[in-house]
Amino acid sequence: MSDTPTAHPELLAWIDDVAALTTPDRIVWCDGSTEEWTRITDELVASGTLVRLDPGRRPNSFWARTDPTDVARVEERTFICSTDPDDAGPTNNWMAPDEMKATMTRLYRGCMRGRTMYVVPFCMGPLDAPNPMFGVELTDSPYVVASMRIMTRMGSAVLDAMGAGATFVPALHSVGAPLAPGEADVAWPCNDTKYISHFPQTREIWSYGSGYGGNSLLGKKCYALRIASVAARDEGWLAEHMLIMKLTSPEGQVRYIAGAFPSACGKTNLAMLEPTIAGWTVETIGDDIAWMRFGADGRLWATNPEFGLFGVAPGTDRRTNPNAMRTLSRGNSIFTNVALTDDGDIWWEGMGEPPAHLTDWRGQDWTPGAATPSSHPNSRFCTPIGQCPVLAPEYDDPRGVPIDAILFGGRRATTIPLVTEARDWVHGVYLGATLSSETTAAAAGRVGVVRRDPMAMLPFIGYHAGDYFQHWIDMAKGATGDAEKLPKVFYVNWFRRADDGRFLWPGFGENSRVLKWIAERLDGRGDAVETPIGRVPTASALDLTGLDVDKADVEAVLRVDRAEWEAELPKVTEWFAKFGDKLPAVLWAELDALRARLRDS
Ligand code: GTP
Ligand code: SPV
Ligand code: MN
Repeated sequence: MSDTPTAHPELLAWIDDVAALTTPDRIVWCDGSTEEWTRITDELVASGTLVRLDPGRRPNSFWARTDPTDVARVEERTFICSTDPDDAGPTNNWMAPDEMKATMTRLYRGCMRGRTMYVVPFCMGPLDAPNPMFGVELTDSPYVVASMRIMTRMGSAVLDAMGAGATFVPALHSVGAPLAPGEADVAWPCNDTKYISHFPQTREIWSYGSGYGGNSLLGKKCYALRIASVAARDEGWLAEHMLIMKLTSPEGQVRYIAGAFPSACGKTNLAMLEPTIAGWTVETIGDDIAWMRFGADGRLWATNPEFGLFGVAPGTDRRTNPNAMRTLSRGNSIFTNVALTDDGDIWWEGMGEPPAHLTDWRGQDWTPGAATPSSHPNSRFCTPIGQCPVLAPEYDDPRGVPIDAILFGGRRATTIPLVTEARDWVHGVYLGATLSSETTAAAAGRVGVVRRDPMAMLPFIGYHAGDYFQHWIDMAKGATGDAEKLPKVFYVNWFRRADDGRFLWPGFGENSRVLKWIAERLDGRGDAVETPIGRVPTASALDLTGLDVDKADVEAVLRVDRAEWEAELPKVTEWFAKFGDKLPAVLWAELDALRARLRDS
């Protein structure tokens, strides 16, 4: 390869090897330019993968429909390939690295025939970081290239910054659908056989068979969570499934808050929330991933490694998330598996009244009252974070922001109160380690089943979860030994329901009332009652000014029900037992203390 835009010997050798194995018809180096975006999206429109939306309403925006079998992350097909199975732990699928590489090499052989292999240099986090986190994705999917351009800092500037020697994470992706000479392509090529594999020791990613989201945009879950969590363990930092926001009080006091909620449980919404209480503002820093490192001041500083938003579409509208709607109205977005209107716009469930006719995510005619939703429940918008009207200027600062509070939260119809304050760091780690949530459409499989999802990282921890809990506990030492400088931990649940099934709390912008209480607690104010599970606001401590809500509902959403909590205890015991010797003893002690407090309450 003489006319290559880099002299990086390892990168060039790897590309040669992959090309020899996968035999693409051609290789294209991505420069990240507008011309390249236009060329690739034009090609995707011509091939039928994308449909151009009405440029008047949705400039430079596109509608995509996937194969109906390729709509979400595939956790059953996701593997952590450490040499020792014990390093993957009980929560991950494991295969020996050599065995996985042999299996996938067979699948990769000739898999790009008839296609283009794109070289996508990308950087997770700002390029001007002291230690920029490079990756290169090789993919045969132009949809992935276009999406990576939105989601990451990508192209020539990255390659230039890498020079001839920088370390990078090699990330190989194929949809696994070679074309015979003259064979017509389909709009969404993929393969029934799927592997999303991670080699933590060599920091490599191999993905095969899927073109969707977290399976194929390898900078996101594969790199910034699974591989980065391993680097974070080794180097004393945290790579987490968290939003990052800047909360400013009417007096101008700024608080930075990170929040870990499982997939499709409210991070994007909280990150760009429009407060309903006067004088408070929320600004967005990140909506899905936070990398948190200690600063010289002993505090935890968080950066968002991403450059775009890959958000759940259904439920997003002017009333629930106006800032997402404004972000999307600026164009430059890809909408996947939503519905198309007859006049070239998009629609999904929750976006006001449905039009009289739509083309649904399967490409079928759809009319209101149809038996199935118009949009897949895991349909997504992919849009540049730079278009967010409430983006905090700090989002691009390589130093990040100092985190004052960490929220853990899940989707639980019962038991978990609206908000609980942890007693201290270890108790906070206990709350995160026992976090539970009803499953959502973000992953293939059943929806609505309660499962433990520690720190909202169950599908994303790149090593043994017991070691991960210990790493969290050890963070208390990292902060110059001063645990007081660590963020305060809170546990939230926007999804508690009444007996008749309705949500007890209005959620969305009204969650600003909970944020206000949290900010007051950080100041040493705000009324709280000690309960066996932690500190919960008194009914009068929440600012409910102007909120049309039943007093009884507020009491119900804050309630700590002893019987419900006693029913949790054996489930937590069973969960902790999975980790054997690797479960930190202090977490067993937290469970014992909780049991004793419940008994004495
Ligand atoms: P991932 O991108 O999958 O990691 O999800 P996320 O955590 O960013 O979730 P997101 O904010 O996209 O919300 C998922 C779904 O929950 C959407 O349908 C939202 O409308 C809904 N949702 C978010 N916040 C609230 C809330 O406060 N109350 C209720 N009832 N629903 C909410
Ligand atoms: C999630 O599932 O948590 C997501 C979407 O953020 S995906 O990128 O598909 O993993
Ligand atoms: Mn996510």
